Amino acid sequence: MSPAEEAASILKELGVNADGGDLVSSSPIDGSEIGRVRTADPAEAARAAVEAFERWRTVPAPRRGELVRLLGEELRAAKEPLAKLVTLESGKILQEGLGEVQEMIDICDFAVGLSRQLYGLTIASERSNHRMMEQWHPLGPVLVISAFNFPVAVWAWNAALALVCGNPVIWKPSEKTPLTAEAVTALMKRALKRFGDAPEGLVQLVQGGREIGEQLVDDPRIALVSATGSTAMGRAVGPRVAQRFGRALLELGGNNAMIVCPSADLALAERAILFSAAGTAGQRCTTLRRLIVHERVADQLVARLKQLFAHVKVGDPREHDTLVGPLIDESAFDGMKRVLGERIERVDAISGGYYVRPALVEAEAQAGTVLQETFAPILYALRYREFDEALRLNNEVPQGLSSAIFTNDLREAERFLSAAGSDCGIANVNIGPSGAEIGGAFGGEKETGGGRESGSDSWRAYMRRQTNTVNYGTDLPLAQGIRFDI
Ligand code: UN1
Repeated sequence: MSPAEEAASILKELGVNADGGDLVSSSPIDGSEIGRVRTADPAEAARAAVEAFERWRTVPAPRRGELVRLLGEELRAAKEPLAKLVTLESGKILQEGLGEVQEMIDICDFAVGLSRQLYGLTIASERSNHRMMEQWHPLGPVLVISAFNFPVAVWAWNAALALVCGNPVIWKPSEKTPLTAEAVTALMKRALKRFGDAPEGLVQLVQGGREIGEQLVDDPRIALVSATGSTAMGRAVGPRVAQRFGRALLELGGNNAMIVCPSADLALAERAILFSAAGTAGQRCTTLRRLIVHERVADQLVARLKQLFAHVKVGDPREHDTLVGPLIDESAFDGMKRVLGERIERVDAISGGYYVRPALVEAEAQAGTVLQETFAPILYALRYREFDEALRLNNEVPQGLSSAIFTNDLREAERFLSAAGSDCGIANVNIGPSGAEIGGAFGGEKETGGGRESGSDSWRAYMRRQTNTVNYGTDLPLAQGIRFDI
């Protein structure tokens, strides 16, 4: 079946109408049009979200969790068709499409539990007959800006937490993946219907281009802008939100490295490298982009990787033995070509799609394009002699998302995880830098933007903290022992 036919039948199955409007979705599989959607009015969305907030914030959190539980059920039931649509629209292989939907289900489960655990602290007061505590209250409308490479999971990380935290959600998805957003919104609508009395405007989808995104970013009614995408996008969004004293949660580019030490289990490292460098056609923010390998094992490892890269199956992401699907579009291909020049190897898979062979580039020094995030499967290999040098290389890039070390030496592993080790938000031992579980906080430092999404206590970004002091005595002692007698 052609991507267009397949998309049409999935959309029908999921009850989505995507044949009108002027935002066109094309499949990276062959470049063909697979649907059209309508753009929406951002000001109207913000208005409706504020109205929804007034009601949703007083719904008990565990009851709010029920809505997310129902969403999880809808996602479980629709896992396969939704994953197939992710494959058709983003080009990632079906296994990864399924993984992405599983990531949505996992975060729903996490958020349901969280809905009964939005804990504040009690704090010892310095005054007698006083009690201090902090509460976490709903924040307000949350705008989720997501990228094409995780067209559905990133929304779910944000929406599941925002909803249990008492906030309405407006979603501005990538213009490159509007259909998957429509499909998820249709599933959400089903969950809302089963839930019964959720306010209108609680969960909204605003399709459109950059200007529509900017209008939302600038709207003072949006309390939190959670933006996942390139550093360039974050550089545009961050200051605009700061300008109006809004809150921003940025999860931006990565330039993730793996250190391979002499004691490393090389067979394990090879598998981790192949998945994290070539998987998703190099289009994850956690993709492995730099290999920092000890000179004693470098020849062996690089030779083996060259072989693996030369043979990994690049092609139609719907075929079960394909490991590397197409790049998202021509501009991604041009970006890769700018870096590789004539060394770029285009794979003649399906005409209209941009299929490339993952590239392994031995770099003399960490300079030029090695410092940039090129959103394509390019892995730079650098050599090191002293461990300190490896650590320095790991950290000496502008981005700070993910990192990994392969070693069986306890001291090296612990130094990598120490305060003087990796400066990234994610640091792994004997696991590649990509493919994180939702239970941990996800995000990174420096040009990665500093925000944390998903697990651990990331929920706090979606709430406002209030400190309360209560006097249950008959006196009015002042803090710091100040006397102010009348
Ligand atoms: C992204 O690429 O924007 O850790 C997110 C991972 C996935 C999420 C990636 N769980 O690779």
